[in-house]
Amino acid sequence: MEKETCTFSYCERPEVIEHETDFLILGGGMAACGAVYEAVRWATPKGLRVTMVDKAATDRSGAVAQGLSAINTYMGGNKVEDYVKYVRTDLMGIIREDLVFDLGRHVDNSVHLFEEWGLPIWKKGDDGFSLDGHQAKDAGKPFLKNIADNAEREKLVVRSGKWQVMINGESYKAIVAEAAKKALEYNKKATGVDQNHFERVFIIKPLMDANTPNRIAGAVGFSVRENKVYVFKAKAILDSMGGAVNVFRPRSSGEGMGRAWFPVWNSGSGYYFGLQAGAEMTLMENRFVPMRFKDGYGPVGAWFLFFKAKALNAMGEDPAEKYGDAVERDYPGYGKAMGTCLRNHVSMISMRLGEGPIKMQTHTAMDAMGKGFKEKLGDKVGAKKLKHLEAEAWEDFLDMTIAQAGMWAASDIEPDKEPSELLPSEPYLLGSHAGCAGFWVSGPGDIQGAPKEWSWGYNRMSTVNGLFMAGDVVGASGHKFSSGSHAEGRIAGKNAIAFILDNTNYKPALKNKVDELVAEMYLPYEIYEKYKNYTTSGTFSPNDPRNISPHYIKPDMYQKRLMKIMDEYVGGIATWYVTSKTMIEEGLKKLKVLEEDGARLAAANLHELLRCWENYHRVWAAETHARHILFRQESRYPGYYYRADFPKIDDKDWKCFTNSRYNAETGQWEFKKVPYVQLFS
Ligand code: SFD
Repeated sequence: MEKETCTFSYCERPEVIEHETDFLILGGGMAACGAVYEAVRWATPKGLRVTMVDKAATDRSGAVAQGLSAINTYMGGNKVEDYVKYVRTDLMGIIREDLVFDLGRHVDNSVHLFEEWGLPIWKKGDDGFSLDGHQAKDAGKPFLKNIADNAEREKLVVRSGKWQVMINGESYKAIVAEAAKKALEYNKKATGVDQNHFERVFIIKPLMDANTPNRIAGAVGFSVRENKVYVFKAKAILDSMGGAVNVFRPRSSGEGMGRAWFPVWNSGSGYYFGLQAGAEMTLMENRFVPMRFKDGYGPVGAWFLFFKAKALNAMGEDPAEKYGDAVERDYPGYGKAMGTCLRNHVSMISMRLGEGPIKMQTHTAMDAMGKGFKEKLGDKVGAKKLKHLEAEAWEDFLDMTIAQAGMWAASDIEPDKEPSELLPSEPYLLGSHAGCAGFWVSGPGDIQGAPKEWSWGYNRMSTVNGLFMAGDVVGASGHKFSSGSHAEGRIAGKNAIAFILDNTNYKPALKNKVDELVAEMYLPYEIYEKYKNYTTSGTFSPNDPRNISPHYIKPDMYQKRLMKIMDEYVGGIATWYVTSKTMIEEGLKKLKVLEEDGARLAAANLHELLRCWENYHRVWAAETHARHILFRQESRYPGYYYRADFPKIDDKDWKCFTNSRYNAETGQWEFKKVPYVQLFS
């Protein structure tokens, strides 16, 4: 089919707004809010302008939108070196230890700020039992920042695991966003700009500098509420637009379709943005397959770690105990302390052998805790404590995955009476949770033993000058979670301001022509308006996503095609996460055709235009993931994915980073191995 261009003959031309700033922060999630908070402190006294652009409303945008019930990264009395070792074990031996250490030494300060800003953090009461954040406040427990040393802080926080602290976190994101918005307001007044916080503006692509090679100069996007396009120019840019969800077909179907574990609105924009700018990526073969409560994707962390519940198969056996030896036999050196992917792997072995379903034994865990309470506190107080605990179990869902509470209620499940089913979900691409897919960034430069070439001057800058990264998009340093993403945003924000101050003569000049960008952005609109009356379907209204037309494809169908390809060829749930060279090559052929058909995506309204562009971004994230799995000739992450043609872990040849770069000018991909260096033993 001939490629169409948008001449605005059928759809209305949008208003174009140009906005020049010094530091441009893309995204409004945890990393972005951290970056704003920190950057404003350094930028404002120098008269530098800071701008944030979020596709959604920052109060509830990103992965923490629904809230969380634990902060997963808090050092407290733990050693930062031990954090590095834990992350290394979980991510199968290959991480950038300089980045992880750097994060560990800074993260607690972000947690202390959250508490100061109003986040209720659980504390231990005088009787040794846990107090909710507000109870702790009433009981006169001090803020963590007011405690002199880490050992004392450690005594006070309520740990669900070694690194996690419990919170009452329904409003977590709103609290963190408020601090960022206040900082922006302060910078706005000090620098005299009209606006520096853009919400509901979807960034579509990077803009490179016209005069300096490998230098970012701006970004372009459109309003998802008004007929407006925004062209941003900046001296440094932070990409913090999160990970990629709905790249693979989800387990949810029919009326549950759209439900996913990570937020469906994180659609791979962060990956697309950096790779189109030419930034080097690392470990993009990695993914995260969360084992979660079936259908509602409810969190399991608190159940495993705080309530000490066990997940057992239908025979009443713990798959980790039963198949632990098999893991050590098949993957020598990795079976003793199993990372998240291997814990998935043992459950998968059990399920494939017909021993499913796997169920979380919520009832026996609560029973055991109740007995403990009664023994220590007597029947009456013990029963009261148990009731409170039961409320916590529900709150764990209500704080961050409300749909799971709905699932339990709708399925008549009483967690104190019966167990609940778990299932490994579809894969997600991210670099802040138990995954490490993302960009190759410069390190802090002061960690002993780190190769010189890992630090090219500005901490968290990508291989593109002026383009910084934080949160999910940073590769090889997972397990940052919410607090770590915020802290990493702060690190990147501070360094971006240093970069701007060191390059004061730089003036951004855009390589692209604005008219062409606007036409490209609105093409799906033009296509829809031009062809909407040619539809072959009389069943659905013209706006219905199921509409069939010989001239266009609607974003809903396009997304389903992508998810089906990835599911069947690149190791999704359809194949129990198994793929191979030949399957990926076949999948890549189909992705190519899908990408070509992307030129025929059609949008009936601004919301669908957003959906179209989310799909463009997802397809590129998907292709990068597939190409990386193809490049790495081993199964590094059993339980996340398996290469059937290379089923083993091959430390001799593949205990290394796998880095790639896409050249947008030539359309070529380059791949290379980068040696892994262990810094902490
Ligand atoms: O239960 C564009 N996370 C957990 N972290 C914890 O500390 N504790 C937990 O309990 C954790 N768990 C958990 C977690 C997340 C979710 C969804 C669940 C459970 C159900 C992880 C953290 O939330 C995560 O690590 C951080 O939020 C990552 O931060 P960051 O900044 O990298 O991503 P973001 O917060 O999702 O923000 C992304 C932003 O980008 C915007 N955006 N803006 C403009 N244009 C575009 N094209 C854009 N595309 C995206 C988004 O709107 C958003 O503002 S548990 O599993 O362990």
